[in-house]
Amino acid sequence: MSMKYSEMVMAKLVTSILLLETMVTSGFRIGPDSLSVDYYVFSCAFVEPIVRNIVNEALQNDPKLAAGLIRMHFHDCFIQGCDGSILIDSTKDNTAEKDSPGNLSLRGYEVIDRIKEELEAQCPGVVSCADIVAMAARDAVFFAGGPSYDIPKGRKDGTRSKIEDTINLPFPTFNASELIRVFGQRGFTPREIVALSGAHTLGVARCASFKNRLSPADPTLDSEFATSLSKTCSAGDQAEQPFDATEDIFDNLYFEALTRNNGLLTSDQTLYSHAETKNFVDAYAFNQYLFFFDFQQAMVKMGLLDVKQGSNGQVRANCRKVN
Ligand code: HEM
Ligand SMILES: *[C@@H]1O[C@H](CO)[C@@H](O)[C@H](O)[C@H]1NC(C)=O
Ligand SMILES: CC(=O)N[C@H]1CO[C@H](CO)[C@@H](O)[C@@H]1O
Repeated sequence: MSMKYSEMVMAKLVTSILLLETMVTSGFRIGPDSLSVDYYVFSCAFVEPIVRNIVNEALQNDPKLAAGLIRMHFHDCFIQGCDGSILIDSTKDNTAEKDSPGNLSLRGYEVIDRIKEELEAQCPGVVSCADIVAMAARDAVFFAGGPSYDIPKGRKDGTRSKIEDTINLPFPTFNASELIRVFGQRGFTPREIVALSGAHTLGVARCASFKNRLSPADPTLDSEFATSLSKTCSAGDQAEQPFDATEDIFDNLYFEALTRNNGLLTSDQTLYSHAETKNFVDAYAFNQYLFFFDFQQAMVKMGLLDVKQGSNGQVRANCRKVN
């Protein structure tokens, strides 16, 4: 789909206004500590190209890292807010979020380390790990073929990372009502849940995450697809299955799969069973541009969850440990 220049300018303008609106409705105020798209313009002018180049290089070596980086941002934000807590390593006295079983399959930590190292060399002590995760996820979306968009920056890093907090992540066995309840507690609408779930256009799940649908047989699972999932699972709980036909490409095939009962997790297919979410699945399956548009807005909003500003947080020198 090609757009005229004037349409592109218009779309850019609209997304800028919506970004401002998202920030205002999320309770952000203008001040020295407030988040902004230009937060590092004087303190670390080249932060964006530095992050983008390292993400690009990493994805060229391993396209699967795009999925890892996007999922990392989600897990970071949903537990304790977007504060880089997902990056902290366990110590003798503390088992961190990243060591919880459900979250072990996260990947891309080395990419964040590399970005941090480069940024510490260029502008020491300035760019938070939470912002690095947010920017890396945003750039991963773009390099995988998704939309390009600006995000506000200025998040500070947290100091708490505890395995027990990860109980707050949604389970893959959740039905739409449960998703609407837990995401609703964080201020997300059903439409935003569907848009965010579209991140599953990238990557894979392990058999352990979807075998609940095989026995007893889930009636909302296409029978041919069920056979192929059983085959995957014959290799064990760790065997991987792509969410859609193009696991490294950010497109709308995930939604198209849901319309054919080819969704992978219970929490995916359920979006096509519930009155409040089904129409959005159809709309995104039909119109990829609409999906991209809604996805970027929902990602900006997710990136503002319980953000620490100013002296409420720190800028970690090493993303793996608190200062
Ligand atoms: C709606 C609730 C959600 C549930 C229940 C859920 C659950 C899961 C599960 C179980 C996996 C597979 C883990 C494994 O078996 O290794 C997964 C993978 C993934 N999730 Fe979600 N997720 C949800 C929402 C999101 C959101 C909001 C995002 C990002 C915006 C996201 C991004 C991803 C990505 C990219 C992968 C693939 C990871 C990879 O291949 O490395 N998910 N998710
Ligand atoms: C969704 O799950 C909850 C909790 O297990 C259950 O009470 C509810 O009946 C389910 N809703 C539907 C529509 O299946
Ligand atoms: C989604 C998921 O599997 N979350 C798990 C993360 O780890 C905690 C701690 O072990 C589990 O309780 C969650 O179920």
